[in-house]
Amino acid sequence: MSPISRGFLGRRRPVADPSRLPPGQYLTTDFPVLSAGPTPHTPLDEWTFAIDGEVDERMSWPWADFLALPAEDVKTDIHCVTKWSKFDTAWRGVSVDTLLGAVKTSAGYLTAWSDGGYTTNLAVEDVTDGKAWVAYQYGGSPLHPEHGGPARLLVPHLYFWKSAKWVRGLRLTLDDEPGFWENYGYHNHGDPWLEQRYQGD
Ligand SMILES: Nc1nc2c(c(=O)[nH]1)N[C@H]1C(S)=C(S)[C@@H](COP(=O)(O)O)O[C@H]1N2
Ligand SMILES: [Mo]
Repeated sequence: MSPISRGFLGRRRPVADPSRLPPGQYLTTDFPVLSAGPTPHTPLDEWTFAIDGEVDERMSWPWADFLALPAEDVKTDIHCVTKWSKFDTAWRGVSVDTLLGAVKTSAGYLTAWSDGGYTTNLAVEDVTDGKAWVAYQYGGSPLHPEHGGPARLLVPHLYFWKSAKWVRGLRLTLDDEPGFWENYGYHNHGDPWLEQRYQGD
């Protein structure tokens, strides 16, 4: 028996199901805010979501049209490269499959771009087949601006820096072009189960 009581340890950090916690991560019940710059506040009447780049025809949805797209409720675990993981986060948004279904493309990559200038690069195969959403609700309420509202990318199977807050569009590309953190030495892919934190991992 440990001389330190279970209750004492239990108050420090929640106990995580190890099969859901990637290597090097700890579980938190908080929702930390990590932003590289100030929170943009784009009025909804100026907001659009665009699919462009290597596509047959550019698509763009104003806010009201975006909300009218088929939406899904998603409950998922998220993993930040700074080592916190949060379980069972509840989102509502539009599947990237639905958005990419509106264009014809043979591109293999895309850059998600955001108000404020943030970008992140992803392979198309990492955001299709039910793996990514553009989410506009969290916990049943409109997504808070600090967490990326009005809408953010949600790619929960990769480290959370790939989930661009304040996302405004996906630009399809033939080549894989590193985004903001990827240019600063973060891993190009970012699989938390393989601990792909930094270049060379
Ligand atoms: N536009 C934008 N998106 C972003 C970031 C950012 O700085 N700007 N930070 C990324 C990082 S490093 C993480 S861990 C998550 C944090 O999301 P949260 O603040 O909702 O926890 O957003 C990601 N998306
Ligand atoms: Mo992060």
